[in-house]
Amino acid sequence: MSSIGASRPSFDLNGAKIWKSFLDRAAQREMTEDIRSIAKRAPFLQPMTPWGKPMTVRMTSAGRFGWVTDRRGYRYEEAHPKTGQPWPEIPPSILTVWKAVAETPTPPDCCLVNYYSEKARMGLHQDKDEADFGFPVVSISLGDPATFRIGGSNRKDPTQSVTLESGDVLLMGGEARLAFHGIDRIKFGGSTLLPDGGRINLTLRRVAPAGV
Ligand code: MD3
Ligand code: FE
Repeated sequence: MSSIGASRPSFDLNGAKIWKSFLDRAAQREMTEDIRSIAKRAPFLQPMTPWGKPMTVRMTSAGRFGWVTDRRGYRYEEAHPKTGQPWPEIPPSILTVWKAVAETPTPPDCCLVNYYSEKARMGLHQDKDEADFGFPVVSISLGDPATFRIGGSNRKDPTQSVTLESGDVLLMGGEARLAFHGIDRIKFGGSTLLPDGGRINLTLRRVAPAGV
């Protein structure tokens, strides 16, 4: 039996609520299997930034919308850019986490799946391609630990860092929803969850307005 935890966050970092070990090991394994199924139908992509630099993170998505980037810019799309098929549905194992922490009856319509190998990182950015910033973003970490950095809503605001580990859940809502954030480095091989190492991060988002 897998289990998920605690209604009260472990701590708050610049408005981000963080639950340590929200998912136990069985729940992490179940979710990893569900992500393998997603990636079979919607293979991981190497996204290209609009300015022509390939991203170091590999990405795919589930749900109505997937986040994509290429020379034409950042956007959400309803089909996988290589297969032309709709994205797979968001599995119940993942939806359960949104229901437990997001404090809204509106379901997410995007689950972005990020894969970090040894040298991958994600520069400081805001997530603001969604219609309604009243909805939170929920992040789930699986596999190797990562150094997560978060600041304020201005790029120059001071930042704080924390290690995100396998099974941790993070909620970005309210003021923190437009905070700059990024991943500085992965502690490759720091977890035994993924046999080949690396880190998976899931972000659950509401892209369309409520009721659409
Ligand atoms: C703070 N992902 O996919 S998750 C992203 O670990 C992204 O892969 C990182 O940033 C990762 O956009 C960080 C934590 C997170 C996610 C969304 C946020 C933090 C956030 C949205 C607003 C503010
Ligand atoms: Fe982000």
